[in-house]
Amino acid sequence: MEPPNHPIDRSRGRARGLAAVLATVLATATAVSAGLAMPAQAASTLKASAEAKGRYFGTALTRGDLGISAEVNLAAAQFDMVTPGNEMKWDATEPSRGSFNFGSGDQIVSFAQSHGMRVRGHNLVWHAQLPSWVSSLPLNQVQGVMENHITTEATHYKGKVYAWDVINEPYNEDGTLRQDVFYKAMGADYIANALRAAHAADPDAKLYINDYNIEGTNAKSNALYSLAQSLLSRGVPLHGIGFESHFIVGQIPSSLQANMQRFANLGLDVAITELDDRIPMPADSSELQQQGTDYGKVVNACLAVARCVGVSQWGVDDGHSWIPGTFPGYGAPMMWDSGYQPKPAYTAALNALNSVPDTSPSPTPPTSPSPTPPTSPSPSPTPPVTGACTATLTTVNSWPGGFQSEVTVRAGGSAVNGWTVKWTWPGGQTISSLWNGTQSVSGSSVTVRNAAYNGSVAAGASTTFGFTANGAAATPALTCTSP
Ligand code: 9MR
Repeated sequence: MEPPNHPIDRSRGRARGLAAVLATVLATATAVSAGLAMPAQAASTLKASAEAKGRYFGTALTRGDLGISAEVNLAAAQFDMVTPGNEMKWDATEPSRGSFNFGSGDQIVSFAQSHGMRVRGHNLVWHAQLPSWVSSLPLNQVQGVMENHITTEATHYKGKVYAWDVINEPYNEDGTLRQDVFYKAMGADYIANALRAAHAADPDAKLYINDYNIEGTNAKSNALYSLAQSLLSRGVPLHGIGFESHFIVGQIPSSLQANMQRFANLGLDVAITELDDRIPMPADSSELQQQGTDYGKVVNACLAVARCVGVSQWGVDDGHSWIPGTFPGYGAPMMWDSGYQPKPAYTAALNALNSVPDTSPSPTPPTSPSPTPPTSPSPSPTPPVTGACTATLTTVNSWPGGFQSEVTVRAGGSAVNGWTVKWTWPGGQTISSLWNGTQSVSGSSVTVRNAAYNGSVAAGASTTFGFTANGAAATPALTCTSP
């Protein structure tokens, strides 16, 4: 996932041109109108169908891609959001100190604008594609250089990007932050510093942390969740989480939707930012069908989360994907093959967009960074706020053999400094993962105490912790005490 630069054979598919694209669009329209229980007015492109659901459907394009007419025509027909594949990264934009070059990024922005597409800026701070002059700076110069880079780039693109991946791939797999030059210089505060600098430069852009292998509930996403909650509690301008979603066929995490939902419940937008689904080569037809199932799952997960603003595929067609160059033996990860023909994944994504009931409250993507209250499909009865604190459990998702819950801890008439929530499981449930608190378990009795950063709750205010558990979803009575 941290690939070396890799050559891509851009000669494949060049000759097929516009005719192939038109054939694709026509074939698609036919397939769509012919099939699969679609509503009468189902849209026949990803972007039209996504827009009807208040979302976008995006792609990544490099400057090289812009010279491939079949690819860009297909992109313009199907997508309404563009992420520059490489052109806004640090090595492209500030290759030497103080010397900025936005030419390539500007070309992507111009292409997008002239085709009615928006732009996701990618990215401002990342350990990779980082010039060596930055990684070898004396540590006491890193913050100034980082903030100058962010301010200059975000100011240049002010008003032209919908969102910025301000922080890209900050985590190791175990949930610790990477020890890159930014971390070495500023500790974890580099993230807040970067978000604040980006917000000052472009107050209207949605500011994201973007990472891979955070799509399911795991150590990495749990760490990011805690960080997000901490940043928000400190008023740091974080507006969204990008789930890269570089998947392997048949391996979409079952907790994808629940995991996105828990971030959304913090008041954040969420987005699938770099979707691809690689197949061991050669791909057979059952793998291509499975890939369709996978794409459908991902689109459905986004549609099921009201604050999921859109899905972006990392590229257009199999002939120009980064996958074969980085994962030898794998390929065919896109919705179109290298001849620009739609694959089952395309049909599945389109069907998902056209079939699922609308969960979005409005026809435009949600844009407010203000917190949205958690949805409450099955809350325990709301206790009166009389004592020091109360705790209310909500089941946010359940599946055969497991469930995910969120507990809201609310202070009573006075502020609390430290809280303890206790309950007893009715039917042998066991917690598999818990965040924003520390747990101790004795038989069926569970005690959760505040984490280091969320023990202080103002009078009448609340904080949350959450967990996933094995067993049947349950809503036991909770007690909350404060020392
Ligand atoms: O698609 C990009 C590819 O052309 C570059 O060689 C590569 C170098 O790191 O970066 C690719 O994009 C990455 C993105 O910026 C961040 N997430 C992973 C993507 C695939 O490596």
